[in-house]
Amino acid sequence: MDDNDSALLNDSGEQTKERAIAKAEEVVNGLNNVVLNIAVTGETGAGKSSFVNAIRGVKVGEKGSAPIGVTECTTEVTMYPHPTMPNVRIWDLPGIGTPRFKAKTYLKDVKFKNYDFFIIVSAFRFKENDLTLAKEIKKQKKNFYFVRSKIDLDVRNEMENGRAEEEVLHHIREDCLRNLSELGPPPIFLITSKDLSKFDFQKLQETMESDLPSQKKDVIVLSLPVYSMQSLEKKYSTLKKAIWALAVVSGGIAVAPVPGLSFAIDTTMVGSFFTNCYFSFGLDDKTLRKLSDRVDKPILEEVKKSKLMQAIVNSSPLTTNMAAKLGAAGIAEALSSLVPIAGSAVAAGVSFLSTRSVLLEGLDELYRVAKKVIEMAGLQ
Ligand SMILES: Nc1nc2c(ncn2[C@@H]2O[C@H](COP(=O)(O)OP(=O)(O)O)[C@@H](O)[C@H]2O)c(=O)[nH]1
Ligand SMILES: [Mg+2]
Repeated sequence: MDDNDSALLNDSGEQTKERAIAKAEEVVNGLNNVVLNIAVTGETGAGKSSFVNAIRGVKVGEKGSAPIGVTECTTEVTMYPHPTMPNVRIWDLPGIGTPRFKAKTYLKDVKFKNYDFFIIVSAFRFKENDLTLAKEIKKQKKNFYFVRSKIDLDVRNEMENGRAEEEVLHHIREDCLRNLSELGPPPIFLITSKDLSKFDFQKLQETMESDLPSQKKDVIVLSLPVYSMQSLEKKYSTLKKAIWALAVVSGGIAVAPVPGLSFAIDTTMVGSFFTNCYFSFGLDDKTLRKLSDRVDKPILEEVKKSKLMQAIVNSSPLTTNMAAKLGAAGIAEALSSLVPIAGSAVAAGVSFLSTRSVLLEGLDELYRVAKKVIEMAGLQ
């Protein structure tokens, strides 16, 4: 067994090369194709649409965003695909007990079977309807999370009355728990859709993750916007964990000759992997500009310095659809200049190891840039 094979078995945790290759295909397919359906429900005005936009990293009024403060829209079930991961779908559901959706038949009417879990949003106390819904969801053996929204407003108002933030949060939490006491200790999260780095969003993410099977867990980590250093680190380790599999699947197929790389690699596949990383890390212009605006700092100028990022941007047409196949020659060229490790692996004539090095180098490069952005933005 050569270095190549033993690294493969080690990375995959499998006993044979055949099993490792099969597992690699499963991992890669999973990341691209595992579907996640998230239902967001609650009364009109609760902040559902705002929350849907926030978790998709989409700004109010932006193309494809959920309309805010529009009553009519909540009489229908509306699906909002994630802007860069179409396999993640967020459903804006009308509140339970609206004329079209009676409490009794609600779950059936909204086709509850389609959803992986439910987020029940309320801007005030949770009401009878929320409780009824949660009980029904529980009966159907699905997960639900209560989001108490618009916490930024409560904090601001109460602080004007001389209360400390901690005290306000504690009070709201107690109040929600009392409303929902029938459910045992219910999963309640205090959220502002204006800023996911605040209050309980991190905790909500962790709870959703812990309830999901592993492939869906990875998908949700990659799809949520980068709102903190920790959320970025999670994305990085999720992508890194998949690299061995991608190296297996993308190695050994010479789709296009790559200048500077003397081994075979599927550049289209590698290109779309880096494009996925790029969007998942929030490095695209649109996302950076939004972050720049929010924190009032000129971030865009700085990050343009990454060679790989330039290549990703230039390998047009750069659509925001992750499934899009790229003309990745530019990306491969950029890679060949940042692969000192791959150089030695190539010399040894190994394919798995060299492909893995290229992927790791590229991922690390984008991660470095993304970390810099987070630091510059002053996020923790
Ligand atoms: N300050 C603040 N306002 C919010 C928040 N979430 C929603 N809103 C506002 O509340 C109103 C209703 O929100 P919307 O998302 O349309 O609620 P929906 O009817 O449940 O979809 C809009 O004016 C939003 O701007 C929040 O977290 N903070
Ligand atoms: Mg709405």
